[in-house]
This record gives sequence, C-alpha cells and structure tokens, in this order.
Amino acid sequence: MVLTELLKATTNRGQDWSLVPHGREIMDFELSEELIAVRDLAREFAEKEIAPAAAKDDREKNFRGDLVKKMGELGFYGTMIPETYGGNELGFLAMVLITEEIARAHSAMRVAINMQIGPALTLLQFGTEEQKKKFVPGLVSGDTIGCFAITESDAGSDVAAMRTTATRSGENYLLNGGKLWISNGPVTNGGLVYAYTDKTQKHRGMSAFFTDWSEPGLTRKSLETMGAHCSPLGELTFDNFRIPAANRLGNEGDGFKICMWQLNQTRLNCAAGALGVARAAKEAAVSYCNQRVQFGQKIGEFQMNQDLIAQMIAHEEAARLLVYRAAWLADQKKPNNLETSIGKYAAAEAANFAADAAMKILGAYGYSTEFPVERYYRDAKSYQIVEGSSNVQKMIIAQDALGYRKANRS
Ligand code: GRA
Repeated sequence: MVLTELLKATTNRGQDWSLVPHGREIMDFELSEELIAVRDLAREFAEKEIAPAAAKDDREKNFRGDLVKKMGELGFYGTMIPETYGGNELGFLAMVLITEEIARAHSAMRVAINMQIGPALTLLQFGTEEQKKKFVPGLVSGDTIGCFAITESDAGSDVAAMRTTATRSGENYLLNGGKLWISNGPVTNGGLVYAYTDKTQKHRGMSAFFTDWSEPGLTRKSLETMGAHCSPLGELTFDNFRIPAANRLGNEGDGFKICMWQLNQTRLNCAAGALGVARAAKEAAVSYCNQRVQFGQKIGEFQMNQDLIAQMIAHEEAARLLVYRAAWLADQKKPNNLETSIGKYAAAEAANFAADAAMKILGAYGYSTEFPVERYYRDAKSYQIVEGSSNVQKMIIAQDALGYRKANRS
C-alpha cells in the first residue's frame, strides 16, 4: 500500500497500476541497438583482423601499426570525442564494448586504444582550443601514435614521488629526468608527459604537457616484459628535452589533478580489457571441457571443473556489470572514480582467476606455448599492475568507505 502510493507520487504518467507492475522507468540492462552494432563491428574486426595473427604477433613481439591505424579508421578512438575533432561521441560504454572485443582477441592490442584515448580525452578536457585542434584529430585517426608518460623508476603507485622537472626557459620548458615502463614509449610521436615545474610544492607543483617527442634531448630504450608483447614498452630519458610552453595543459601546478583525472578515464579502458581476457580464458576452458575425454567422460562432467567454470562466469559477469556501470556514469557525466576503481579491481581479478582456472583445466595444453591460454595468463597479470595496481584500487575503495579520502573528487 505504501509502495503503491509512493509509485503514484513519483510519476505523473497516470498508468493503470493494476496492469503496469513497475509503473515507472525501471533499470535497464539492455544495450541499445546502436551499442550492439558497435560491439558487433568491433567483434568482427577483432576476429577477422586481430585474432588470426595474435599468436605470431605475440611470439615475434610485432608492433602492429597497421592495425592501430585501421582501428582509427573504424572510429574506435573517437567514441568520447566530438565530431569537430574527428570523433563520433558514441560514449564511454561504446569504448568499453570495443575494448573488450579487441582484448578478447589480443590483450596487447587493447593497450593501443588506451594510448590514443588517454591523451585525446585529456587534451579535450584541459587543452586550449588551439591545442585541441592541433593534436586531437591525429590521435583519433591513429596518425599520431599516442602515449602518456607518468611512471618513473621511483614513482609507480606514488605518482607525486616523480622527479622529472620541467624548467621554464623563454618560450619553452626544458625537461630533465626520465620515465619508465611507458607504453608506446619506443614508437610514440605524440603524448602526455607529467613533470614538476616547482618541486617545493609536491602535488601542487606538477604540470602536464603534450609533446610530439621530436625535439633533441630524448633517449628511448625498449623494455621487455612477460606479457603484452605487441605493445611496445620503453624508458624515456630527458636531457634538456624541449617542449614549447604553448603545449602546457592548464596552468603550472595543475598536473597532479590532470593526471588523476586522466587515470580515471584510462582505468576504464584497462577494466574493459581485463573483461576481454577473462572472457577469452573462460571460452577456452568451456570449449576444452566439452572436447577432452578422460576416464571415459568429458572433463566438463567432473564437478571440480564445473566449480571452476561457475566461478569464472560469476566473477566475469559481476565485473562486467561493474565496468558497465562506471561507463554508464561517465556517459551521464556523473562522478565515477569510485565505481571505476571498483570495476577495474573486479575485472583485473576476474581476468586472473579465469586465466589461472583455464590453465588448470587445460593442463599441459594450457601451459604449452602452442595454445593461447598461456598468453591469456601472461597478459592477465598486467591488469593487476597497470593504471593503479589492484592494491591501489583497493586503497581508493576502502579509504572512501572509511571516510579517509573521498574517491569521487573529479
Ligand atoms: O588537497 P590538494 O588540493 O593538494 O589535492 C589533493 C587531492 O584532492 C592531491 O590531489 C588531489 N586528488 C585528486 N583530485 C582530483 C587526489 N586524487 C584526485 C582525483 N581522483 N581527482 C593529493 O591527493 P592525495 O590523495 O594525497 O594523493 P596521493 O596519496 O599522492 O595519491 C593518490 C593515489 C595513490 C590514488 C594516486 O597516486 C594514484 O592513483 N596512484 C596510482 C598511479 C597509477 O595509476 N599509475 C598508472 C601509470 S600509467 C599506466 O599504468 C599505463 C598503463 C597503460 C595500459 O595498459 O593501458
């Protein structure tokens, strides 16, 4: 009775309440036709163009610049960017759907999306009109190979511990120091870099810059890692590396907040990538369970394997809902830092659970480098490390709950 009155009071549509059980807008878990079409396009591209070469590309550590360009032509980097700058404004949820499909085929190719959208979105949010016109379209089309340089040898989770400095010299800044573990570092020709313009100020002394990396004073070194082999990773060293003052984003001292804002967007891409790996590992495990016969029966009939499959699915589905919620909030322009951290944490853990479970189910075929599960296992690990480790996400979530520091600040 009370609820009936409440429903009547919260709607003025005058439905016949006896026939309409909910009587007002209900939560909607369906994707729109538009988003389904976006997802299907990305799936088709990933299955036809990325998946067939994934094992070879991983083994040979190929950087697939051709595929990076094709994804740009398809509009995959433009979903949060207005048409004026070459985008399509399909939204954050569209980005998440595309990213999951790409990562399901080959996780390393997902990184490429993040390297384009990270700088593009940050320029859009904090850049001048001139900076946006000059730099965003190239990132959206894939003509510019993007990156964002935050991490240093002694500054990983603790971003404010970075030591790179940017000293004003006439119409330029001179950068000194270095960045480590920078995705696309060896190949980028346009990205963000964060440095201290005033080291005495800690968080408030950091500034953000966009550079085409073409000036002298930059040394690049390629780095090797366990997974994500097709995503070139590098160390950048700056010796009086020049960046025009006109390329600074915001004011001097805005860098830390710009960086935190940027990480909140790019974390969502990582979360979506982790969903793709979780799904790929689960699909491999289910398919193998239905083929492999041991002790006279399909191994899917063993309850211990059913236990793993059920847990994989529950973790993956829960993470997907959380990631979709964060993306939906972003599309509604509502605060979503907390929800993004929850989604990123859940998806990274789901990917690792799934890769580990798939390895157990496939046994030697999982461990073998001739089959993809060992690649999922290696690539899944990255999601517990990049864009704020699982521990950083847990810290953000717990400290928000405990009232120590609010997650939704921007
Ligand atoms: O009081 P105030 O005015 O000085 O401001 C403080 C705070 O309000 C100040 O920063 C502000 N702030 C924010 N402002 C807006 C903090 N967070 C935000 C925010 N979200 N929005 C200092 O705040 P604090 O809380 O004292 O900062 P902290 O303790 O130094 O750091 C916080 C934290 C640990 C969360 C942060 O450093 C962090 O996120 N660390 C993780 C670093 C990370 O994610 N790195 C990723 C590197 S890039 C990468 O992994 C590439 C992967 C590529 C791929 O695979 O796609």
